[in-house]
Order: sequence, then C-alpha cells, then structure tokens
Amino acid sequence: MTDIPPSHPRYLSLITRERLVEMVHRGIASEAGLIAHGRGEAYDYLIGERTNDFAEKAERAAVASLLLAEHPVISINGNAAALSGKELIELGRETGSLLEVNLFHRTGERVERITEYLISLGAKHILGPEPDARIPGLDHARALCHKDGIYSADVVLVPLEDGDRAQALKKMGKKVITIDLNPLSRTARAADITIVDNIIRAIPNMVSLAKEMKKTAEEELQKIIDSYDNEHILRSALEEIGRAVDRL
Ligand code: PTJ
Repeated sequence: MTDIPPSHPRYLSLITRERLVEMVHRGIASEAGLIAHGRGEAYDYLIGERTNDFAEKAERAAVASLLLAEHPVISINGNAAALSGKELIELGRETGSLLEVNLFHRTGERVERITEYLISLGAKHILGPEPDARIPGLDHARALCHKDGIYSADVVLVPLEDGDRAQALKKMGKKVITIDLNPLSRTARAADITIVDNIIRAIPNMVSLAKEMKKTAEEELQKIIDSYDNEHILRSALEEIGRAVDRL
C-alpha cells in the first residue's frame, strides 16, 4: 500500500481508495467497483462528505424497517464487503437480518472469496455461493439469488446497487432500501428508502441506531416509517448539492 501520512487533508479518502484497490487485488471488489467508487466520491464532495439530516432520517427509517421486517436481508456486493464488511455483519446481527452475497459482475470464485472474507471477519452464516432462485425479469447471472434469502425477503438492503436489479426487486413487492451517494441514480429513485451517504459513514450510523432502536416499541418504529417521505429526502439531497457553492 502507498504510504499515506495521516496528516494529509484527504487522508480518509486516500486510504479508502487504497483499501478498495487492495480488495480488487484480493479478488473481492471488481475492477468496475473502482469506477463506481469514483462516481460516489464525486457526489460525496457535493454533499460535504458528511451525514446530512436527510441521510440521518433515511438511516433511521431504514433501521426501523429492518427491525420490523418479517424476513430482512442485507445484500452484499464487492464494494460493500471491501469497505464495510465488518460493520455490515454487525448490522445483520443487531437487526436480525440475513446476509447474502449478491453480485453484479458475478463469478462463482468471487462469491466464494467474499463469503470467506466475511466469515474471516466473524460472520456466522452467509448466503450466496449456492443460489437456488432467480430474480424475475433479469437476465444473466446477476439474477441469481437464494430462495431463503433475497428471493423471499420482505425488506432488502441493497447498498451501491445497480438500477435494474433495484427495480426488479421492487417489482417482486419488496421494500427496497439502498445506500447511494448519487440521488439521481435509477436505484436511488426506485428505492423506498434512499440513504444518500457514504457507506463508510452510513453503516456504522445504522449499527448505533439499531442498538438504540431495538428497545423502541413497535408502534414507535411504525410511526417513523409512516412519516418517512423518500421523495422529500431525495429533493433535500439535491438541494444540498445545489448549496455546494456556499461552502466555497
Ligand atoms: O461487486 P459487484 O460485482 O456486485 O459490483 C458492484 C458495483 C458497485 C461495481 C456495481 O453494483 C455497479 O456497477 O454499481 P453502479 O451501477 O456503478 O452503482 C453504484 C452506485 O453507488 C453509484 O450511484 C455510486 O454513486 C454509488 N456509490 C459508489 N461508492 C459509494 C456509493 N454510494 C455510497 N457509498 C459509497 N462509498
């Protein structure tokens, strides 16, 4: 890894990049994942590289939805595993969600590597390597999933997702939660809850929220969900981007 001094003003961003590059070499993230990350970084600049109010509200509604779900599943792709593997496992534990490795650029070998990597981080049970169902309406290997996992989930968290698959999951009647720094992406617009935040901030926030909200009464959690308006959240994110000029 390149030696980056912690005093560098872009330290966090630079070590995150280094981490992703290393994960590409380890066969966990895909090469296309680097491009996806670059796009995310650009939007992160525009929202001030912080968790804004609109993201905090979405994170809260997302955690409430996972806690109230019958069968919540967290879908993990290469970038998500590389950047937030440990914290995603913790979120699964705190919300009672199953974890499923589900890839856009799917190869059996990469699913295996990500699964082994998550197990090395402490995951007890990971779905992914032996898919036995398909998401209807999608061709190719990206449709593959587990019957007991994503296929039968009522609520699914799909961070950094491809627009097509997010829409296909919606068509299956699932509640779709995404984390996407681009509020204009097809995924961001298709989802029921869009967290416009960097996954490296969003997941730790959601773990803290889950620990706190686990003790909240179901009716209170339901109120959080009922008062949530994703259209408004996406507009607020775009307004924040419009205010980037004020931060000059
Ligand atoms: O590991 P695989 O094969 O499943 O592939 C994963 C990627 C991410 C490469 C694949 O799903 C893909 O190509 O995704 P897209 O269509 O590029 O969409 C990714 C979205 O995530 C984009 O809108 C980015 O702005 C956003 N994004 C990128 N990095 C982050 C992010 N959002 C939150 N946090 C990030 N760190």
